[in-house]
Amino acid sequence: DPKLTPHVALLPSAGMGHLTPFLRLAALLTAHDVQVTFITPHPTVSLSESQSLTHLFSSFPQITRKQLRLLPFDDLSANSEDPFYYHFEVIRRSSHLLSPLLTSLSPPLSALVTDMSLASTVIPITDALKLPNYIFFTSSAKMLTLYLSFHVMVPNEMKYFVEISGLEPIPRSWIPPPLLQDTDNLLKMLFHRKWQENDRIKWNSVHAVGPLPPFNLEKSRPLAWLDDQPAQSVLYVSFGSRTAISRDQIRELGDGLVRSSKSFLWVVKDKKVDKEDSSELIDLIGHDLMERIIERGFLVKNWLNQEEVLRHPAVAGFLTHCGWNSITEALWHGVPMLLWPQHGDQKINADLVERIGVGMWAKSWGWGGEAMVVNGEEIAEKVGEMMGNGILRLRAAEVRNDARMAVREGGSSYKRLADLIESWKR
Ligand code: BUP
Repeated sequence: DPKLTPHVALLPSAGMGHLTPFLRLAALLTAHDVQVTFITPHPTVSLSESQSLTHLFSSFPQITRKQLRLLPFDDLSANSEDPFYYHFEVIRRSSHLLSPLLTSLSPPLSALVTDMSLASTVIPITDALKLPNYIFFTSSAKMLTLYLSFHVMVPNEMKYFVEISGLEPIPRSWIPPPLLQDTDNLLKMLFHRKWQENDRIKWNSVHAVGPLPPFNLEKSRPLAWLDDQPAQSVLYVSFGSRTAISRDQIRELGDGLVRSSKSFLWVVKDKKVDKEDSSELIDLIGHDLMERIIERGFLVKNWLNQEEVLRHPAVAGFLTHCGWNSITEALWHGVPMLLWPQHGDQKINADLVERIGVGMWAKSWGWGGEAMVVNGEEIAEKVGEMMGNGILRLRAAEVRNDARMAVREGGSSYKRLADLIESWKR
């Protein structure tokens, strides 16, 4: 009976940054007795996506899995754009498969929850089916405000600042760079194929259901190296699931971490997509640097369980690329951050973290990936400053507490989620 158990389908898009919050939402809704169908666009781009999906379905056998089988498109060159943006476009072009899939589900759906990158694709379909569609915005509320306002702005008029009512002026240099390019690109299309272009599409409510707590509570094997480190001593270093930094920058970063005299756990990536990354650590780092690193550092190629690291008592700080998931996870665990945005929404995110007093942003480092290479000495200095800052640590502990209060029974996030689920029962 839908009045007792609403049935909701979730439709994520490509990349761990987009998939992770959907996995958490699926787990959360299941825990609140919502029947969940999880639609997985297939094939996925990365190995980590397919592994996380396997993990979700084995942990929650009550969640129904449906595949949206993507059609291959020869006219789209996978190399010309970011492979994850390319995937958004492939999903868009396969979207006619969605309507039959949605109508075939039983019992009939109470709602669909769609990733932000697929909003303009899916809204006409759910409108035609008269199916309530919720856009899941997987970044910050500030980024949502920018997203909703950006299409009416004229790039040439944004000389130094972008002015949006209700927000402080945003420096032009913080805007995701593809949005400022003259040429068309997929990210620009997502912003410009505006959600509001169709009169029927109305933004009438925002449900702030975050933070979404991690669902992976089963004990995975802890990293033995981390267990051997003293409490509050280790810097965790990671640039997310789809950012490969240049080899020169890898070497300077390694040099900086050694110079900082802190212990560190570093996820090293050489390619945007994990499947394509076959290089050996020693070739990336070089023998000399590796010898210096071994005394204090532990390196992992491509992937480890970040959630497990951030909750570990040995971890005292996080050098992060400022992906929104990484930030919310660090806040959830009360870990102070050294912020080094690399692309997309990450400068906007870095600013938020700095404002709430849980991180330090070395703005002069620019976007990572720029031709400029930040040298080891500078990195060592900032690492030392962040790791030694007791005020950041205290503030991080407060925010951790606030996040937990919000999701606890009766908390603000808990109540909003409960209201949303109630509305699906009517
Ligand atoms: Br790398 C890595 N282990 O080794 P973000 C990432 N993650 O669990 P991104 C691991 O992937 P976008 C690893 O905990 C987070 O939930 C991490 O999402 C997990 O950054 C997720 O932080 C990564 O949002 O995506 O991947 O750059 O650019 O879309 O934000």
